[in-house]
Amino acid sequence: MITVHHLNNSRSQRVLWLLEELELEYDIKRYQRDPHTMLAPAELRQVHPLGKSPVITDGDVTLAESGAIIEYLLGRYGEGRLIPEPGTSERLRFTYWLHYAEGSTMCPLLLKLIFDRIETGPMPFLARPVARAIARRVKSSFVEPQIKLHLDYMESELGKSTWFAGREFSAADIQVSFPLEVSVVRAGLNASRPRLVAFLERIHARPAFKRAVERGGEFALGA
Ligand SMILES: N[C@@H](CCC(=O)N[C@@H](CS)C(=O)NCC(=O)O)C(=O)O
Repeated sequence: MITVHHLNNSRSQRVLWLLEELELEYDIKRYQRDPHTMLAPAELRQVHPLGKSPVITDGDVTLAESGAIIEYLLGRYGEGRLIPEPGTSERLRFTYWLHYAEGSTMCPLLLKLIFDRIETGPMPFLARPVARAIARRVKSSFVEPQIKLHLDYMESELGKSTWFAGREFSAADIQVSFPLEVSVVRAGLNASRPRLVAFLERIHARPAFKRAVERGGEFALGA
């Protein structure tokens, strides 16, 4: 039996969604973020040394890293679903977006989270003006232009095809969904990028997405 080690409000939502799309049976073992640090509980390190989510266990397999988990589940249980045929241009695009989501977009989004917290979070009185000025400077000179670059790029790519890998919905769309959901709450993704907003509306309407949110529980990335 597949077990998803699921952290609230996290990337493991994507794995639940994929499992629902594939209509596979699975268990969920739940973990709660520390409300102050937002880190996963130490207990998750007993499953995988990094203690991050998602992690799945399946028989004697323990696997972390969302992209690797997606590839594993599709390879073992997918029967060709949600992945384009090998050797096609769609398959290459699938591979590209599967890696791009974590490898490229998440970095500036994480920096945005960190520097937002430095700007608005508690700080010793004397350090506050300097820390805030540095945070604002890093965000305006680097982080926000990088996020804009990525969002503009993804918006233009969806002008070429309905889904990221081509005409068919694929697991690459599941992987890309997370940085887009984060961008709505953290980086001002809104109606000024209509294709990305329409993409999010389409995925939210999928029955498997709704089932995954129901089973996974809380999924509020602004938290
Ligand atoms: N690149 C990894 C990132 C894993 C990751 O950072 N997960 C976050 C949840 S969204 C986490 O576990 N955060 C809690 C912590 O770092 O303690 C993946 O895609 O699986």
